[in-house]
Amino acid sequence: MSRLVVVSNRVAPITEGEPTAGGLAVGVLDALKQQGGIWFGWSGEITGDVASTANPGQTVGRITVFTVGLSRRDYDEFYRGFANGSLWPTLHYQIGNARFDWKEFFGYRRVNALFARSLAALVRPDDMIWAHDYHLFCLAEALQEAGLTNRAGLFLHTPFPAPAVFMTNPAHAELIRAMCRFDLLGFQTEPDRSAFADYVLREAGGTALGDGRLHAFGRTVKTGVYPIGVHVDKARGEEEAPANRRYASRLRASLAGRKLILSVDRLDYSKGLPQRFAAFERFIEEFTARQGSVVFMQIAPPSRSDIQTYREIRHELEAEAGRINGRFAEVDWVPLRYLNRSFTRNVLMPLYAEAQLGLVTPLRDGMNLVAKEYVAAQDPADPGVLVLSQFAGAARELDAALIVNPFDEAGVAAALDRGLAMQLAERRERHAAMLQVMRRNSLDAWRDRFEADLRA
Ligand code: ADQ
Repeated sequence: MSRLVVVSNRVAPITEGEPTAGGLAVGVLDALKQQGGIWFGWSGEITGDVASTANPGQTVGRITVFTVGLSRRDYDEFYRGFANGSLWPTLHYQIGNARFDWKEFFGYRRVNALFARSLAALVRPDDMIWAHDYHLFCLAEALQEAGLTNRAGLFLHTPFPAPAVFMTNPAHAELIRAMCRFDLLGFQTEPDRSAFADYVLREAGGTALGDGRLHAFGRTVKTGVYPIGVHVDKARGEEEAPANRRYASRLRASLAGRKLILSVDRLDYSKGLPQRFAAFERFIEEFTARQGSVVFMQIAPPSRSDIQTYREIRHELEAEAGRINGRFAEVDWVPLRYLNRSFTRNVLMPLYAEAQLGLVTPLRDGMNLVAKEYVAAQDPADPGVLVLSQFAGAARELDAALIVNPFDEAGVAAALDRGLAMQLAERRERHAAMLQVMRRNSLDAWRDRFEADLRA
C-alpha cells in the first residue's frame, strides 16, 4: 500500500514530554503516532544563507522525520512575512493586522518550491502527500513543477474567509490557482469550504460538479469538510494519572474552595484575549456576589514573538492583568492569574479537570482544540461548563456549550454567571451531548476520512 507523507511547516518535537503549544503539531503528531508514517517539514533552524537539503530521516516510534533548514531570507519572507504577517490575519478576518509585500509572497512560493524539491528526492511514485495549513498553499503546484505526479491533498487548519476578505490579499488569484492544483482540499467546517467554493465559482470562473468537486483552471479538485478532533479517552486517562496531577493538586490547594474559570491559548490576537479580560472584568463588576469566590486563570505561552503585532498584544495583556487585579484584589483574593508559559499536555489535562468553567472565546478559529480537550478532560459524573465563541469552528459541533459572541462583553459576563450557577443535571446533559459528537468526530476519524478521500 502507498505510504502517507505528511508535510507541514514545522515538525513538532516528537520526544515524549515536550510541551507542544499549537493545534497543528498536536493533531498531526497524535494522528501519526498511531499508524506511523513520514513527516517532512522545517526543522525550526535558520541555517546560513541558503536553505539546506533534507536531513536524513530520524525514526522516533513509528514516525520517520525529515527536516530542512531555512535561510534567514526564507524565514523572513516566507514564515514571518507572508505566512504569518499576511495570510494568518487575512484568514482570521483581521485585515487590519495584515501586511503585504510581493517580495514576501515570492519568498513564500520559493520555500514551497524548496520543500517540493527536497520531497522529490524522498517520495516514491505511489506515495500520497498530505500537506498541512496555510504555509503550503503552493506546494502541489511546486511538486508538479518538480515533475512529481503523486496524489496530493491539503488540510487547512485555519478558517477560510469570505471571498471579499480573502481578496484583500493582493496575491489572492495566484493563491487560489495554486490551491486548485491539489487533488483534495480539506476544511474544518462547511462555512469554510463553501467560502472557498464561492471564490472559485464567482471569481475564478469555476463550475461545481457535485459532491464537493470543483472544476477550475482545467482540472478538478475535490473539497470536503473534516473537523479535527481529539483522543477522547486518552485525555481522561491523562487526567487521572497521579504523576500528571502535580500542578492540579497545587492549584486546587491554592483555590481554597473558590471556583475556577480556565482559559488556555497560544498568545495570538485571533484568540480574543483582551476582549476576554474585559468580559471577565465586567463579570466581577456586575455580579458582585461572585467577588472573592471565583478565580480566572489564563494560561498563554508567547508565540511568534518576533512579529510586532504579537509583541504588542503581549504588552497589552500584561498591563490589563495588572490593572484588573489592582482594581479588585483583596488581601486574600487575586481575581486573575495570568501565566505566560506552556505546560506539557499530560499536566494540562488535570488542570482542565479542576476548572468548573472552560472559557474559550476566540474572535475566529479554524476549530479550537482547547475547547475539545476541556470537554474530554471533564469527569462525566460532575462535569464543568464550556463557554464557547460562536466564531470557533468547534461551535458547529459543540452546540451544547454556552455559545457566546466574544465581542459582547455583557453577554460573556452573563454566560460566566450562568455557567457557574448551572445545576448538575444540566451540566451532565450538555457534557454528554458534546462527548457524543466528539467520539464520532475523533482524531482518528479525521485522519482516516481525509486519507480515504485522498486515496479515492
Ligand atoms: P492553534 O491556533 O494553535 O491551532 P488550538 O486548536 O486551540 O489552536 O490548539 C492549541 C493546542 O496547543 C492545544 O492542543 C493545546 O493543548 C495546546 N496548548 C495551547 N496552549 C498551551 C499551553 N500553555 N501549554 C501546553 N499546550 C498548550 C490551529 C488552528 C486551530 C485548530 C488547530 C488544529 O488555529 O483553529 O483547531 O490548528 O487544527
